Amino acid sequence: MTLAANAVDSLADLRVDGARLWQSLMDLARIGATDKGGVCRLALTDLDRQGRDLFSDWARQAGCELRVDAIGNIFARRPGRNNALPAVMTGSHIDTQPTGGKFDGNYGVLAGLEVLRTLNDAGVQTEAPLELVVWTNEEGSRFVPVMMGSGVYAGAFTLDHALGQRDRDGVSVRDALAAIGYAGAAAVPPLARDGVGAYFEAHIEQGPVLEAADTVIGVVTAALGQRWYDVVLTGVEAHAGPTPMPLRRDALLAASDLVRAVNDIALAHAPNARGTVGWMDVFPNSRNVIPGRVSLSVDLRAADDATLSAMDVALRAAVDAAARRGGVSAHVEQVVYFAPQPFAQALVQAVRDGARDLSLSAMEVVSGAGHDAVYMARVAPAAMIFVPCKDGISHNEIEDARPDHLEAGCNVLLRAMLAQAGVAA
Ligand code: HGY
Ligand code: MN
Ligand code: MN
Repeated sequence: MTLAANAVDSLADLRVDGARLWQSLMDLARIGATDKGGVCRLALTDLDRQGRDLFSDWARQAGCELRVDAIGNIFARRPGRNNALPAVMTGSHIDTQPTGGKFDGNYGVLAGLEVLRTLNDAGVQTEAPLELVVWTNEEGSRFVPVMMGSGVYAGAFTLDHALGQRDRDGVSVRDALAAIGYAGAAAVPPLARDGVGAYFEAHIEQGPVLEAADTVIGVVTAALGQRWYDVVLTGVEAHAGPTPMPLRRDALLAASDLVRAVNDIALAHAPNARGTVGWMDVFPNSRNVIPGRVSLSVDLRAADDATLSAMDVALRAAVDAAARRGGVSAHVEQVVYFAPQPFAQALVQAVRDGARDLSLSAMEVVSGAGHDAVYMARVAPAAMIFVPCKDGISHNEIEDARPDHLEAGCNVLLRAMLAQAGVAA
């Protein structure tokens, strides 16, 4: 059904249903709910399957055509009047951190669904088709690389590389995807991605900037670049008693030097650089054994690629120094790299316009977090919409956001998508 010409103007008054958006977020959050009010729904687990199934039911109820590609990305398509036009796409992820929250990723997926539901309720047919995507394994917690589904889609790495990655129990992405029944048949690009005209992603900021500025909408202009590493330090297990201090080859002592060095490298490139050791495995992890091997992760981020390269050089030097000092050997493998990513000016402007038209406070921000929009920006104009989260906390079970802010961001998403897709006359 298309709207009569005079009804098109009334779209300026079209608003999403914030209560329905909030309820969908709470319903999805029940899958993997933790005692502290967060969500643990790791990529490609049965909980991820349950979340995917729920989303797919909702998308079908909204009249979408669904397809799943070979890395498990789910595409829910809402036909437009002219389906030869490139689609206007939105989406995010529903996999979470082990101690994740209700909103990271889930908000972007369900804000997109709310846009489709709102257009359905209003009987609006867009000129171009719309597509809502759930990207596989955005978090990179169980499997690296991070942003895996969008990375394969955008050609950042091959499907085979992704399918071959293993978690710490040795389970491959290929097997985990098959086990949950989401190894899809749909072609992974380049066949599919030519059909994308624009990509928007709504997300909580996951930092303190918007809340501190008492601002509702983050107009995201770019995202930090990232380099992730797996580092293994190998010394010699020995008895904690008879082994004199000078004779030890203590891998954990060397690792402690390296943890401090990662922090110092980020501080040396302040204010935008970041350095984090988030994961460490100590072997044999016994009270009275000098650790013989320590495996750890390193996450480096910067606003420009030259700084990120300088941090890479500094990290490798710090690993060598820690190894020499500790009398241990070291192995460094880079497992993630993407350069800082600016977003498309025209779409950033559409986000700015949406906030203005809705009389919402807005400010430009750079994303410290990586998002699927970073890879989508390689194959289509892309932009993001941020809303505040409580105390700027995310990747934490206490992650929280205000319903009115989530609704506001979703209304900006609605307007930005309509501006790009057009409305059938
Ligand atoms: O690590 C990140 O920036 C995102 O949460 N994957
Ligand atoms: Mn996220
Ligand atoms: Mn995250």
